[in-house]
Amino acid sequence: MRISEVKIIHYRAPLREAFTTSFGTMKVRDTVLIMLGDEEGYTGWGEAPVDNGPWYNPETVATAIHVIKDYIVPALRNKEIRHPCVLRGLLSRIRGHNMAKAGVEFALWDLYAKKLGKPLYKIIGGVRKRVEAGLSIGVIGDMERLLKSVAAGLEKGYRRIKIKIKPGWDVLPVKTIRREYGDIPLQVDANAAYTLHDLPVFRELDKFDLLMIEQPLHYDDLYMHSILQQNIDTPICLDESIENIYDALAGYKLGSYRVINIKPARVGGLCETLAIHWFAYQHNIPVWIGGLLETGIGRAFQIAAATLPNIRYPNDISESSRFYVEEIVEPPWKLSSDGTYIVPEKPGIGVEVREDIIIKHAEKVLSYSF
Ligand code: OSB
Ligand code: MG
Repeated sequence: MRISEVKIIHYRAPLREAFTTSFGTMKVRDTVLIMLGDEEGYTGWGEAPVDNGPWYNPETVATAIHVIKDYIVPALRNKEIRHPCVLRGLLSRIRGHNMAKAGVEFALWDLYAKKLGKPLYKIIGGVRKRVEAGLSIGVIGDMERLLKSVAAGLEKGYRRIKIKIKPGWDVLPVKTIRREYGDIPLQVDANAAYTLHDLPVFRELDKFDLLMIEQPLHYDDLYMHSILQQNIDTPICLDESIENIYDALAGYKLGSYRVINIKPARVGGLCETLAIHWFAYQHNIPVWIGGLLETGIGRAFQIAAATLPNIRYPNDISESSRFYVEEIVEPPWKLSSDGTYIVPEKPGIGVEVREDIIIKHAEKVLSYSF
């Protein structure tokens, strides 16, 4: 592939429902979409699912656009790229900025798969025709409303429920859900809101047979998590702390986790996703695919990643209609009544990107041809 056309788009869409985590509330989705075109006229789309501020990780819309425009695009110019993972070498001088790198790498994967005329999931070694979805429910703070959301999620068929927790909103919602809905597959996500001083909270949570506790401690930490894991039975799942294969290896050696939530964008793309996935497979560590309220474009890469063999829990992939009034892919992602998505068999990401809708909500479009 020789890239001859690039579009970098700041896409901004209101969310149907606000999403609250221990680090903030998102009401509008600001994200960066990337289109790459090659000399033969093929195109590919990607998404860097950053936020409008450095809340989940250090990246923002502005940093992603800056890094893509000023460092990544120049590195692609006049290069014959034989495989999407070649990008890692081309970008090896750029430290960090995993989501910016992932957005561009995703677009290369879509383009590459389209040129080969094959669905993306097959090219990365995926083995599933359907992938399981779990529902992630934000910090709601009102028990009635929380229970209604859980009921609605179960009704839709989601295969497990995850609730966001933060200090002061943890044991009680879990206890209430267990009381009302019994033995459903349930897990919690703290988004790094606790410290080891909160061990008593985790000991309480330990009584509720949760599938896992996601990212309880600091977003950069591996050591404290290893201490916590020694003191509780519920498996710790790391999200924010795992940015690459080195973190996965160090955390494994330390005993910091028993499950990994791989977000393809957080780790810099599908190539690193594959590295972590196969590392975990070798060490018999279950993984699943996490989400960042991606638009339909980002969801396509989550779905492809979720077809890999070592995905052993439901993935955070909610339906398009949960958050978005207008979806930018056709057909939109729709859950089957059994709580799975059918993996598209068409070439590339397998869904059509609606540029007409993207343009309506585009704050900024940068276009380059060379
Ligand atoms: O930690 O998993 C997380 C959403 C925004 C920021 C962080 C997280 C989440 C989710 C994903 O829980 C929800 C989804 O994309 O369906
Ligand atoms: Mg998480």
